[in-house]
Amino acid sequence: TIDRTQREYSQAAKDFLARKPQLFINGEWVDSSHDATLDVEDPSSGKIVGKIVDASDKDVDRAVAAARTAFDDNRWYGLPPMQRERVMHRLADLLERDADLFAELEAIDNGKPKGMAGAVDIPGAISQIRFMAGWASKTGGQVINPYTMPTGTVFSYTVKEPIGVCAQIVPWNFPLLMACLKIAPAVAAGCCTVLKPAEQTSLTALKLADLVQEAGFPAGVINIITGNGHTAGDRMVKHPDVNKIAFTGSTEIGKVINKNATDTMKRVTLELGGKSPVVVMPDVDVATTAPGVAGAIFFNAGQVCVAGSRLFAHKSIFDDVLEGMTKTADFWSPRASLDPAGHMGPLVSKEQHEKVLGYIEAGKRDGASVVMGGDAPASDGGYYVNPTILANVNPQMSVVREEIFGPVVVAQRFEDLDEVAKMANDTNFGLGAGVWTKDVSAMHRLASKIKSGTVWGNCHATIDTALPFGGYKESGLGREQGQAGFECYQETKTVIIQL
Ligand code: TXE
Repeated sequence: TIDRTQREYSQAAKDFLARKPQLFINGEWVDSSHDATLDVEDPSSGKIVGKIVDASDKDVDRAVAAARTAFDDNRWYGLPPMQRERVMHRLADLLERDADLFAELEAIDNGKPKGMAGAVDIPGAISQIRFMAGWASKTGGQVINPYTMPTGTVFSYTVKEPIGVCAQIVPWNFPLLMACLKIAPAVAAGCCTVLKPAEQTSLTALKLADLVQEAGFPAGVINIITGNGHTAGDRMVKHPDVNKIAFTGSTEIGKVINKNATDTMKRVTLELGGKSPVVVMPDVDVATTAPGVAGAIFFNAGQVCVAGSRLFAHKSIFDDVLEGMTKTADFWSPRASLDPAGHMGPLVSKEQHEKVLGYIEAGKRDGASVVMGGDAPASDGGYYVNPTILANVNPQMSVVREEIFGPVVVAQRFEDLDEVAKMANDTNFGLGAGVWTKDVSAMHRLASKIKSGTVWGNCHATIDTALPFGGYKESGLGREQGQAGFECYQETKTVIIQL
């Protein structure tokens, strides 16, 4: 049963929730052009705790116009790189100062344990800004000697330029981290942006706007608006004054966005869904591997694009791995997000709760057996699901093929490396994969065979702002983070001068 006592908000969080719903456009808080709002729900209780603006088309147009003007008059890119870098570091400093409030707001809004938000989301957001800040002053171009023209007769070089105005749309699983992961490379490259957080989790992006103002970004460089995807998000994507779209969310909407961006040939990066395999080779130490494999799926209640949702354990250790995972049930048992004893919270919304429980039921109907969990704990509200392991599954089942986005793993046996590589690749997704082994050769062979943007060895879902991240196949387009992620916000101009 969920302990209902652990839900007291701090005064600072209450004050923030009581604020008038507004949008952050052109460096100031402004009212929407209409009265429509969306509820802020605390998934730990299912209670409505605040309101945000549901931006109108006019609001979107106003935000894009602010970004367009800020970009076109060069008020940001025209500054010395050193100064842009400094403003970005100041934003990171302010986030460090207010980290505790951000962690609490994330816990209230998303349902993740405040401790997890404080240990993962907020520091992750800060490092995105700090790392990308450095690129503002480390970019340039190249002098390139032509191939077909006599040496010395032309001077030719490339320049890296900011793409322009960005529309950035993020999901609800890591709200602040995703927002900073989007904003940081854009502004480091000299772009101006309109960011829309997910309608379920807009609090930390709104709070971030306060800090954008305090850090001293020129007006219009970073605009933050809230609202529904099919209205405000769609308007952003189709807006003729937007040059680049960066989206993280479902593969379904990613495909829609990609199509909608084509008419005006916007640059697009997409970070979409996954069904990431986790391969456990026969040589592992099961006692230490099983908790890692459990963490790969139960961290953030499985609401992770790279969640290790398909487990492949060698037949010689299959039962032992599953038994080891079931020993973690207490650790991962869901609790309210402000309960300091919690490692896993509720799911983000009623919709996700129904979706995930629906998948579990479909799995049972299709003949899967429940090794652990398979249901929701008793609670007086809130969207909790017990950590779940399903076995006796086959590759045709929806629980094996589709992204569940909850704390549900499907476990399958394999006999040899080539077979498991094939099983791992039997999916339309290709975002992440985990390999657990002490056998260096097996590790590298699997890293080479598995078709995914990231392969982890003896860990899972470890991300670092210096390391490119993105998807093969239907898991996305382009890369985020690292130099590759930064360069997705730049155009390359070639200059050829006849001497
Ligand atoms: O995602 P959506 P939802 C997967 C996961 C989850 C499922 C549904 O399987 O269960 O998607 O989640 C905005 N034009 N992932 O419905 O709809 C929307 O406002 C422009 C995986 O929440 O993709 C939000 O800001 N924007 C994923 C964002 O898109 C639109 C993380 C994501 O919403 C839009 C989240 C439109 N037409 C969900 N429609 C991951 N890769 O980590 C919606 N949006």
